[in-house]
Parts: sequence; C-alpha cells; structure tokens
Amino acid sequence: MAAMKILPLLVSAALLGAVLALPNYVDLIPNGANVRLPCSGSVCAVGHQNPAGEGALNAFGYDFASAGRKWTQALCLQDSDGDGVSNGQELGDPECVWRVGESPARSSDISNPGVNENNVKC
Ligand SMILES: [Ca+2]
Repeated sequence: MAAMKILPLLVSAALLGAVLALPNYVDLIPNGANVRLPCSGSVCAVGHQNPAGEGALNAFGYDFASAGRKWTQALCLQDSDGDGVSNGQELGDPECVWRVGESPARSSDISNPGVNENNVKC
C-alpha cells in the first residue's frame, strides 16, 4: 500500500529531473540572454529564424549544433551570418576565451551572430 503512494512521487520526481536536465542553450554562449532584435530591441533567440525561438535554425544555430552545442574557439571565430564580424565579436567574446558561467569580456553592443544586420530593414 505504501509503495502505491510512493510510486507517483517517484515518477513525478523523475519527470521533473528530466525537465530540469534539458539544456539551456542561452547559458552556453556568451551573452546568450542579452541578444536583441536589430529593429525592436527586444531580446530574441539567437540560433533560430523565429526570434521567439524553436523551429528552423538560422546559420548560427546550425554552426552551434555542428560544434556540439558548445562555445568552441572555432565557433567563436566563425562568421555564421556572413556580415564580416565573428560570432565572438558579435557576442562580446572577441578573444574567444569565454567559458560557461563566466562574465563575457563585453556585454554591450551585442548583435545576433545568426542575423546579418546589414540586410535588415527596419
Ligand atoms: Ca557575423
């Protein structure tokens, strides 16, 4: 009888643990929560075509996935959106030294490495 009462709790705890274990990609790149849309200035998803996130990836999203969803020196040095500015420069890590949990070298003038702002008309 006691086991029947405990089982739902164990299942709930396991599900909660699975949900909490989902990767939070925002924390895996420098200034991941600090990237804004070029026109509205609203915070946006970095690796997706949809600024609200989910769905189709943009060029940076594909490069991030190819890098194993990690901020690597190669990913930092890439220019995913082809605007002539490296991903690291766009995300405030121009020296490509940022590590998860650290503060990036710069947290202002951040741009989206998946959106070529030169082609955006507001
Ligand atoms: Ca770029």
